[in-house]
Amino acid sequence: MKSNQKIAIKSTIKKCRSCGHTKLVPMLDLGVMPPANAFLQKADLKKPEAAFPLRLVVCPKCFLVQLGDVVDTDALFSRDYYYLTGASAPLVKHFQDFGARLAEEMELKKTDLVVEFGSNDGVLLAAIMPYARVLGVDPATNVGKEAAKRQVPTLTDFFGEKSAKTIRQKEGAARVILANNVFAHISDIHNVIKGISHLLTDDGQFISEVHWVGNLMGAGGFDQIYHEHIYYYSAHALKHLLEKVHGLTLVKVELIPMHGESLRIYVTKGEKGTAVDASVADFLKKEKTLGLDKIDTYLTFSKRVHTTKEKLLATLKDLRKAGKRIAGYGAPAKGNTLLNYVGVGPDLLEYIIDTTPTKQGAYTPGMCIPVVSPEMLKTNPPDYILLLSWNYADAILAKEKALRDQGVKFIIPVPDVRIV
Ligand code: DWN
Repeated sequence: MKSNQKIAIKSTIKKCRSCGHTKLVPMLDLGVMPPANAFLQKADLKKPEAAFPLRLVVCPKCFLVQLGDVVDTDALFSRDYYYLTGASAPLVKHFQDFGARLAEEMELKKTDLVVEFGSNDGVLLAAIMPYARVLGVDPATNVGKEAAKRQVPTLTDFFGEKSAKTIRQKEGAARVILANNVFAHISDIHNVIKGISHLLTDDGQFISEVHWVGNLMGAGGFDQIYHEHIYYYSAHALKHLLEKVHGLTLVKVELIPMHGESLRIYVTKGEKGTAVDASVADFLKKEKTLGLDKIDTYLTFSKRVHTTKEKLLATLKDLRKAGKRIAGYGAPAKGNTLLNYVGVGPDLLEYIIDTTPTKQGAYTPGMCIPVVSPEMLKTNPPDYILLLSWNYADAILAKEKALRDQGVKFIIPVPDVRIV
């Protein structure tokens, strides 16, 4: 961690952000670290760096896992946002396939409006544009410009009741509202859900992909915990939030292999019980068998995280002691949680490669490891590569076959350290 870090103490939350229950249970403490997407430029390296506590608590009433401290999310998102969906080929394909499927399943018409909040660089809406009217909503200015290159219009704002009213006045009601990897990122989730209810047509659907807490505590990894992710959802917690608190109806749940494993949820304004797919009851049953409706399940997670930390640090230090050179592959947000929590700095990782132009030439928050172009793997290959973007392991290991044939080994860090 940088010695001159400025630690901003934020207020701890007093009640569950979803159901208001006041007895929250501490679940995991990852210490204090900077926001995961707050990459640094060279000029920033000497300046103090904002850092915040990163702790999880769980509500014993609705089982919503959430950050134990309030972090100013406006500061996290409204400036230029380093993350671009288009930088990850597997993610682009995922959204292009989903866009075509959505148009077919919803029988979208050209007059229909599809709104996506957290629309980033417009990859998904560009896939839907041939079938319906589209509008992105994203507070970061730079990503809106990227979306414009795909002819996707973006309202540069946070989504909520106010912006939903503006959109409905100007464009009419939305047949579909999308939110992928953003429904976990919004502190005032109630304001967002009120905005969804206001903007959606009566026969419309809200469809959202969110990382699944079952993956976080199971085959995934603790590194998906960072300040942008305020909520870590189960279907149980989502059902409580959407139905009990807001009177909407969860009509379908899919488990998809993105970011480890994520839930894709389908929500309508319909009366309870209207056309609810069997997948909802089936998935709630699956979560019950995993114990996600029991508080004890959440309390064993921290022990596993600590074991992973110790093992990964020992593996990297032993390799360096043996004179091996190690680099990082991918500079994902999750990678910065891992680097900062485990304590992996430039002494262990020489550099990190990443396909995102906005990240190349920058330094990782907290550990200040240089992020460079993938070209570096050709000009200056390491002996080992720590796969920080492990959620794309299959695609990356296939793409880097030549490197592996030269003898370069990949270290996959979570859920348990393994070398391939
Ligand atoms: O919720 C969020 C998740 C879903 O997406 C956001 N808050 C931010 C972001 O998190 P992330 O940065 O962990 O997402 P990714 O998609 O796992 O990031 C992958 C990173 O790896 C990108 O920076 C691109 C890079 N990459 C690469 O360098 N070579 C990716 C692939 C596939 C590659 O071949």
